[in-house]
Amino acid sequence: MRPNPLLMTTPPVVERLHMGPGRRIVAISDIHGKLDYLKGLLDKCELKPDDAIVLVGDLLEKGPDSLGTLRYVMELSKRREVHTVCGNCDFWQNFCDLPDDKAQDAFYLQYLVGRNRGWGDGIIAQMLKEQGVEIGWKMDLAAAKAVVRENYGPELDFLRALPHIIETEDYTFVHGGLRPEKGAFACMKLDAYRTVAKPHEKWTVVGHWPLVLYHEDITDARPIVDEDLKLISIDGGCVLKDDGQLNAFFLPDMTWTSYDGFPTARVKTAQEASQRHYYIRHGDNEAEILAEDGEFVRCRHIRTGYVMDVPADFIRTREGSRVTVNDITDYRLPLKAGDVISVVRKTSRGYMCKKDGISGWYEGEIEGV
Ligand SMILES: [Mn+2]
Repeated sequence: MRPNPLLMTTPPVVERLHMGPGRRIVAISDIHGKLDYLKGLLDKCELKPDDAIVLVGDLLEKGPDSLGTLRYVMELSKRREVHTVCGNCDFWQNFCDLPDDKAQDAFYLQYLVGRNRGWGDGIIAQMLKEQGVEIGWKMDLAAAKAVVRENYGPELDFLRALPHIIETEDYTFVHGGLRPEKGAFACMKLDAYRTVAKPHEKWTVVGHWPLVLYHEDITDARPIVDEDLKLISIDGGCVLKDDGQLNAFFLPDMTWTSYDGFPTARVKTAQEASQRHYYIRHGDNEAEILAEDGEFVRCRHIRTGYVMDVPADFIRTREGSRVTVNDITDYRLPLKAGDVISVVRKTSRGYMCKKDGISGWYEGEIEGV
């Protein structure tokens, strides 16, 4: 989302909450419009009436159902204690609230027509389509804003009311990281916060940066609890990564669960972890094609020289033999007979799968759970 000139300079809104000692808090971040994952995850959480839920930003955008997710969270907030932090994908009230501005409108038009750079319809597009407004380069943006303003008052009010930071007696929740002196936007969009953060006085829970990006040679979406920094990172890469997951982190227990929607199966035979493996990821995914067999393409990762076979449809862009590759690992998971895995894809060379938040491959046979 385009940095908002107002948010660049305005200080973050801080909401202070009294939670009471020992209260169970369920923290979830980066749902990104993936309502089925949110529902699946909440089912797994086995919520008790007294539990509080804190959504740590990025409810919206990139996934399939931003409007449905927003409505679900609004409805859930009426039934039980839910607190939501604003993420860098959430402040769409500005579509209606910002003064008319040519550059800003050009951004909104690009966002609507370009379907958020190819991610798919975002919340404003979903609202407009629900109202039968046609989206195109020649659309009347002022009229579209009026339609949203008239028909989505409660939704806009909900977004307007979101704080950027939630403080309880024991914890801080912020989407990107704590940089209050730099303004609201800096707190929402602080990339790779764990690599720049200073130790916190209170345990601080953040989302925003997919956990897999903190690892070099393994695709690991498990929450990271950094004792030195008192920092808990929980973005499982839901929607952003094909095999991403939605994590729920439980306080004060410091335990977690996750949901990913893939079918599960039991492995029939044990296998050892690979000794050498790599994770090609977004931002560092340039490769050169060495060979192709239809289903798989043998690539050499340009920066590291690592050679990996990837499914042919993981090639994103191609110019001659130079390609970019969708996130992928060749890690062979360590498994015991009877272990339960999530099956992401079946190939002629085994299963692309996940076990406890870690992605990899299994070469043996499976049976249903
Ligand atoms: Mn996000």
